[in-house]
Amino acid sequence: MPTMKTSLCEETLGRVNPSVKNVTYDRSEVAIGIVHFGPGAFHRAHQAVYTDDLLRLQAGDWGICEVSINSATFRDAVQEQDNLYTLTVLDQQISQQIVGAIKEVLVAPEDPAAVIARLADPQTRVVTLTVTEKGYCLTPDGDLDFTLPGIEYDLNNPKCPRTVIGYLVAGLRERYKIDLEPFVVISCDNLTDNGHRLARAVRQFSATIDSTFGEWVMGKVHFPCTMVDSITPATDQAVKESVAEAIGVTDNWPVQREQFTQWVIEDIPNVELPPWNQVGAIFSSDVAGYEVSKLRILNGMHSSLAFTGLLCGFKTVEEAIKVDYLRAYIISLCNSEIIPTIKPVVGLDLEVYSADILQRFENPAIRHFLSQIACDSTQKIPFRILGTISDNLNAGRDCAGLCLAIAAWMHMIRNMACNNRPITDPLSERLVEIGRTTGLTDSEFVDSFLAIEEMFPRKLVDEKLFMDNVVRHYAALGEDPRVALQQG
Ligand code: CS2
Repeated sequence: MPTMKTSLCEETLGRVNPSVKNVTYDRSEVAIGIVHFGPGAFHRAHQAVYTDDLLRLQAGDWGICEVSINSATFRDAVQEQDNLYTLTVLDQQISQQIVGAIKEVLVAPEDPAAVIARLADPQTRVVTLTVTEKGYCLTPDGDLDFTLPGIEYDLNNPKCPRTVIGYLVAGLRERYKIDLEPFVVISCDNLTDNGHRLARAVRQFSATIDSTFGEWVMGKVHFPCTMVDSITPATDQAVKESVAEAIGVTDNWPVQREQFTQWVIEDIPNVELPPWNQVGAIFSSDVAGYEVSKLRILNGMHSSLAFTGLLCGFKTVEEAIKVDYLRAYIISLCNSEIIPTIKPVVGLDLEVYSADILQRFENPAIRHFLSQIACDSTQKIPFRILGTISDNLNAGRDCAGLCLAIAAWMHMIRNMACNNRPITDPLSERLVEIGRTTGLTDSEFVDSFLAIEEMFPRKLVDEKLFMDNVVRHYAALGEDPRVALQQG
């Protein structure tokens, strides 16, 4: 007698609780039209859900092939589930959706040729990315970093790349060779001008290997910019258990998210995209306004709250934002130092927008760990905080609050390094080395961190007001972070 399956898969879909938004379309009828690099929680709770909703409207050919550049973890977790997984929305209302949009998961190092073949397949018309800032292989000036080992390797081994840039170019080149129209490449990462930055990296790589091919890429490949937004904490055991109870079968890797979700995609004339605008995405010619507002307000406040909240001993966003002196600091930061740097955006009232974000931070149904937000900060801070500081300095406006956040980050890194707590960051070795240095004055410690050229532009470091503010706050936070925050 075969044992009855108890985990989510095609066979058990019929047993999923009726209250759950179950798969309603025939997945066997759906062809793969999208390749996505980086099947992390955010992508699975955001773009993949928009695509799932689209397939519910019209089971067209917008199925997704997920590509993991490094790890087999996700593939191993969902392959027994026929690549099905659950989105659980935790907010004033709690709901679950079974997502069926993923048709295939490839682990790039296991079979690079399969990834390139999928990219070269005429059925593939869109490639999306959530590979975090470091996946773009850029220098601080926004050029492709040809000194990176992965880029050097890919230039010499085009058939088995190690970077996303190498894969994109390999796939485009196969299409170029057979005169097949290219796919559209859509960055869904938290970078300003994400599409333009990605375009620059791909174009510079392409031109280096073959100038004629490089001209084809320049002339025919589109890289729309986007703004993506939904608070999506990492999945933990508590989420897995609550999902199993809610849907009636187990799920190896559900994802959690708040109710709010937004996706603004640059509307490029005559460029065919999945009609995501039919399921809530916004196609707009002014993505930049949405993007800078979200990155500087939401992500800038997130990172500032993470560094200061951790320093004051708090663990989650909803815990920290309720503390009076942290809330006052974040609100003042937003109104006095962030919003003034943002040009008016048609249809976006920044006061209302920022007040809504604070409410989202207070969501009691979600435990969003400050430590998760604090990860990869050498890659995040430049886009979320340093640009805002530079704009304030250039305009002669105050930036003390944002400099306090930078000083708090330095203390956080130093505390982690000295207490042997792992620092998740591409520059972790450098950060540990600085953090564990002994015998330095406050000013010397600040200098050591600011010397990280991949993170702090020299032009900013040369600004006396920036340096003085960071040193002043670094010293005050070292005395008592609570007092320093209340004094501002
Ligand atoms: C967060 C973001 O972890 C982080 O860095 O600031 O993931 C944030 O939750 C999203 O950008 C919200 O859209």
